[in-house]
Amino acid sequence: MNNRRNFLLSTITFLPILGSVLQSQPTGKKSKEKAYVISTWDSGKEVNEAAFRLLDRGAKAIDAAEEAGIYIENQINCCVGLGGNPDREGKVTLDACIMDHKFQCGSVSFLERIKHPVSVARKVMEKTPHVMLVGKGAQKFALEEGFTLEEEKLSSDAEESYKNWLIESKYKPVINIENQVPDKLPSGKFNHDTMGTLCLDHEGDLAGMCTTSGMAFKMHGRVGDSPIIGSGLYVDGKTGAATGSGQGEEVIRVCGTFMIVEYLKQGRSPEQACRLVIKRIIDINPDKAKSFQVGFIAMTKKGEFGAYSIHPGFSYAVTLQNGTTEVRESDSFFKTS
Ligand code: SD4
Repeated sequence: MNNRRNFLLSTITFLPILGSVLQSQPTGKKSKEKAYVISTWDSGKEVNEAAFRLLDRGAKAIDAAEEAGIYIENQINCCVGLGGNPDREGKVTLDACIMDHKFQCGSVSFLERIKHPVSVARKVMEKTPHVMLVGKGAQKFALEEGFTLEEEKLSSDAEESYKNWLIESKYKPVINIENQVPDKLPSGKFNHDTMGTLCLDHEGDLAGMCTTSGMAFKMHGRVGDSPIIGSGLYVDGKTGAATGSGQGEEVIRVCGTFMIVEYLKQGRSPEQACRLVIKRIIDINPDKAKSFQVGFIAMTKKGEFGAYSIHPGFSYAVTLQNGTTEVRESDSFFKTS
């Protein structure tokens, strides 16, 4: 099984309606489109393509998910990995996790000077009896596993953003309401500092990963939702998976991705499941929700997918089962920001 044709043919056995309807469906309607890879944000397009290159050659979903993380962590002027924005003390601290279809998972957080947190998370999953390592302990483990201690240096984008932030040094952690622009980087890119990816392989197995430098200019030591299994990422191999991006504290409060998968288990579509959890977040404090963004993506074991966000502007990339990759914008609770 080492070419796209074989991959597509092999899926017919576990995805009987493959190849049937691939046209776009109006938002909110139950879609018959199926995907192999889905990632957060526009930058997810290249990430999906990197993951799909592996899946297409017959790789396991967990390998494709790790590849997705590695790909984005390699982009140095990007908001993920060591090129991401620092905390208020000027330190870049990274969070990542990975999970397969058998509930195996690994996670690192508050990790400094290591280029590929997603791969360290995978090592935690495979080589330790634990799920999560943080800070110096995570770094020590990474070095023992052969990872290199990188130079402590901000990327040019991050350096400029940090200098701008230092002028006022206001601690106002509001992120990712794309239409409200303040989170644009000097390079013109948005402050989209989390990549979440879900992959479905030729065996019909799901896996996912989530990697981030976290909220820009956060308190030193702050950990968001992204490395927390059940918040930033959850995979239930029998049902589906979810990941997301946005204000981590609000996602943690509702165990966001775990809850989405619970809704999938109850028969909700991926978009409905994402919407129900977004609604939970908004219901906690509807006024406060006007000033922060959360967006989720979800995929079932059959490849059905969907997304939903609080505000407009949350995009995601999907690699359909015909091998094409598209960027789409999710529907949102508020229609204007
Ligand atoms: C966090 N959820 O650290 C992350 C931030 C994020 O796009 O997703 N930004 O809270």
